[in-house]
Amino acid sequence: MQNSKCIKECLDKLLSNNDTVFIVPHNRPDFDALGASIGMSLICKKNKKKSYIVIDDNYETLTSSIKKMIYDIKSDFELIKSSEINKLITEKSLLIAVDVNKDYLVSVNNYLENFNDIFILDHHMTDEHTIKTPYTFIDHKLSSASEEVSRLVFLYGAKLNPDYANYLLAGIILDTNKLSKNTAASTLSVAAKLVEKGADPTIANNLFLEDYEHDRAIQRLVDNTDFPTYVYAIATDSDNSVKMFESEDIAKAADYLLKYNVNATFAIARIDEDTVSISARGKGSIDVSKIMRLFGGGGNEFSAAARVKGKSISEIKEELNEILNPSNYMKCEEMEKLTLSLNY
Ligand SMILES: [Mn+2]
Repeated sequence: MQNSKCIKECLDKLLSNNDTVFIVPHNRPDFDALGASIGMSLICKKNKKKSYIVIDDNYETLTSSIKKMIYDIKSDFELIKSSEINKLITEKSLLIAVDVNKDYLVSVNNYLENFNDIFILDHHMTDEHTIKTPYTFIDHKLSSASEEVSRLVFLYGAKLNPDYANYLLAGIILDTNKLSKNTAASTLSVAAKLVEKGADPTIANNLFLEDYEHDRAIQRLVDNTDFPTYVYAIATDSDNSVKMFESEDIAKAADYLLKYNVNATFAIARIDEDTVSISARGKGSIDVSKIMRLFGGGGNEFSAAARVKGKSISEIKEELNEILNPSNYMKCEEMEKLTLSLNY
């Protein structure tokens, strides 16, 4: 775990070197990316720096809960499109990327060279597309960007109201699947402190209430889940289905399945005529990013995904089963134990 005080020291320097801050979450932001953006914006306010949050997505295309959050925060924070950067940027502008580190995942991709300094705070894996800057704080063991940003908010003594505290808590809840995975003592103590500052776990959880149609899509996958061994679960839509899923719903089906006694979960469905999307979630003992990389995707050990063209859902499922067959990676004694648990 990176020391929050070191991160703050670096941020202190960057904030004093710059007068304007642009904060960017990943495209199609989720609660973690938005919660972290809000937290960073509060830190800028505390340091009397002008700040903007850059989101290019058409709000109407975002999930209903994210759309609602954006409309709720609009009056308190300056949300802009990347096309407005040129007229707002100064000689001394800092870019802060939260919950993201790759250039193709940010709206400001075409403006990176215009910034005086770039600061990255994230918990995703890096690769050759990671934005190049010396001020990079990436810890893939960290539960969420919101956890680290919350600690910084506390260190800076930035003012949190109950709504903002709820958004940061929602970010942590999202990325830890309701504090059931990737949750360290430090995660829980940040959550506790957010509650002290006025966050209400019931309200934070209620932010996730989704539309009936989304729930049906998620349940449709969950209903069609195989547990080939107690090691993993695979949820699929059928090959001859004409339903096109939203990636978020496929991811949520994989998240949902984590509540069962398996180490990794996969959800597979079609997102357009020729693309099948796979979402993978793990609890730590199976690094799902390694498996998704075999399908041309990526992510981190707990959360990964891939998009596959030119293959049917059942072909992908079969390949996954082949890869995940315990005899491919387990020692004999472990296999015996597994067989015992299966009989039981
Ligand atoms: Mn995140």
